[in-house]
Amino acid sequence: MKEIIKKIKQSKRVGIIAHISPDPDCMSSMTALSCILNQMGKQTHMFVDCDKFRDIMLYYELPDNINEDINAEEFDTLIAVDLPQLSLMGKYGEVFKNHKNTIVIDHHESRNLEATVKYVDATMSSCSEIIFDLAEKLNVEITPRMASLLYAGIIGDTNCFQNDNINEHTFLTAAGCIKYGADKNNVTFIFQKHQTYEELKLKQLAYQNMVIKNKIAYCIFTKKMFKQAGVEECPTFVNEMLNTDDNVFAFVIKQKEKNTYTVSFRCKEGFNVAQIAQKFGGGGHIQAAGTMFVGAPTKHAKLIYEECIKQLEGKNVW
Ligand SMILES: [Mn+2]
Repeated sequence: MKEIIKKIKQSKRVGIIAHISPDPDCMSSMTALSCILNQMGKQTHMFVDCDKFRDIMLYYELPDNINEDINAEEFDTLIAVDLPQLSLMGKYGEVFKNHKNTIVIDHHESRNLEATVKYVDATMSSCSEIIFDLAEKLNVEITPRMASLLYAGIIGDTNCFQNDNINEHTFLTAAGCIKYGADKNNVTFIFQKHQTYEELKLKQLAYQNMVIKNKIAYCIFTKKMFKQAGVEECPTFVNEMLNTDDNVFAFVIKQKEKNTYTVSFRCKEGFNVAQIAQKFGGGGHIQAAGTMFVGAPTKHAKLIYEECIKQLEGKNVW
């Protein structure tokens, strides 16, 4: 961490980049890091390649220019948070790749993302945990707002302390957030408990289309379903399928454009969806991963299903 601290101290104008399809951890890491740098007297600009944010993102009170193009010359330093892969930067990937002074702060096993300095700790449940440590090491004041942001990031990536990625450090950091005034009940409601009527309606449609076979559950969400329900997100659905009885794998395929789809994978302990995601050009964590593809969703669902079967057979869990 010494190296990134040195780099951060030398910087003056910093662009901070989060990933496409932003989740609470990358948003929290980005916004809290921006607060830290501002306190140190540095100018920051946040960048996310996303046109339409989920309602939950209102919490971040984002500036309007979050989606604008980067003028690389304006920044002496670019920092990517919660980002294991250049393609996940969306339109900012090229600029990041060509910039002379770049930093990566992440908790994924990094793949193919080059930077001048990297700080990657895969024992951390969330990038927000790393940002918390960074704030303490830089001796900046962790305000209640920053504490709430980081608490939200931890809740997001641990599914409110339910995922297997949690450890002693996760709880110590969460305790630190509470110590510094995190608005924990409100954050837990917004990021964990709350759902909209539209999400509930989308779930109703998803239940009708869901396939459960051989401990593998999946569902294809089409644009038509989104239109019918009035919402395009149902982030808890994949976990719900996984947590049903003895299911071992769950994945949801979501239509993004006419022929473009994203996939979110989950699996129970002892299995590895990162491996499966990688076979389809994606990546992620052992128990939660993702990818995207262009083509027919039913065909891809079948191919993914077959990869799950291979893992099941390898483990002899029938
Ligand atoms: Mn993360």
